[in-house]
Amino acid sequence: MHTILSSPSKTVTIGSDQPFAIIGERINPTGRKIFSQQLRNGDLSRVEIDVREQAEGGAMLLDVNMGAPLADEAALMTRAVKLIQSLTDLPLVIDSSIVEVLDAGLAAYQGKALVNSVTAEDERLDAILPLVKRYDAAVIGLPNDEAEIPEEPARRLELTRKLIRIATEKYHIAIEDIVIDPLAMPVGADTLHPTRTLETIAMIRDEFGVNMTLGASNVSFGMPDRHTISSAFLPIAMSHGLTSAIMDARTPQAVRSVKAADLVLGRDEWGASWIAGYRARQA
Ligand code: THG
Repeated sequence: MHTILSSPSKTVTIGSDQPFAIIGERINPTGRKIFSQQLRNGDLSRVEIDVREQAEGGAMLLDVNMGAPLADEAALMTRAVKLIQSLTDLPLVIDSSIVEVLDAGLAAYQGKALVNSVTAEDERLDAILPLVKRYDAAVIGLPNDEAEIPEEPARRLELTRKLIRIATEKYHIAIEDIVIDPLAMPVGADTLHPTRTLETIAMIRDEFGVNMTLGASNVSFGMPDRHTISSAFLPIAMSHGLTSAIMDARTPQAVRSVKAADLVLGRDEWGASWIAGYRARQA
């Protein structure tokens, strides 16, 4: 199962036989006061820094979220997509909870984008999936609905089934273009949250074999020494079937754990990438 995303000059393939796809999370004002204020003022200078830092850290795709309170998010998304594509050839993940913002981002984007995200709510599916189809994009599906963010892995699997059925049968979206987010929640809120996420990943892999992604920082939220938690969680999640994560690519500890997991899971032929990465750091 290959999810193929592209910019005009680069193609990135997500799949269980591929290196784990690192999606840089930083082009996002959530929790960042200064960046939020800059975006409200129409100032995108911080985006240039975040693009460079995520790309240098090893991001293979970039998540773009312009959700600053009281800002014109659609106009910012249009400008951000154009700016980022002038700075990097990494394919983009268009991240917003607002349909019009997703539409604006997709209209501005050159290539095949990943839409982040659609839930299993009927109204959201019927608003977002036509856009995904129209722009020939791929989409991240979240297995929660109007009633709940389910705890039970079996319930998340049921909502994944619904998402995949509606996307493929009603909207004729290829199953390869659906990436499921099994829902990562803070270990600090409940130490069984990561266990539920891991079980969900394994169940989705076994039933559908689709690609999956999640917000890796969610897991360590509120705990000290967050990078070590990410560095443990990500390789375990990879061995359960996770093929991608939205994460901070500036964190070498987490990025190198992912690369080591690629190596020991047989996704780095001859260890060529591992050795090349080591040599590049020595140089
Ligand atoms: N699933 C999907 N998409 C997502 C998420 C997910 N998109 C958004 C988010 N979760 C992933 N992106 C981020 C971006 C930033 C942070 C966390 C996740 C973050 N920000 C700092 C903080 O809150 O401490 C801000 C402060 C700072 O670092 O300056 O951590 O789960 N599909």
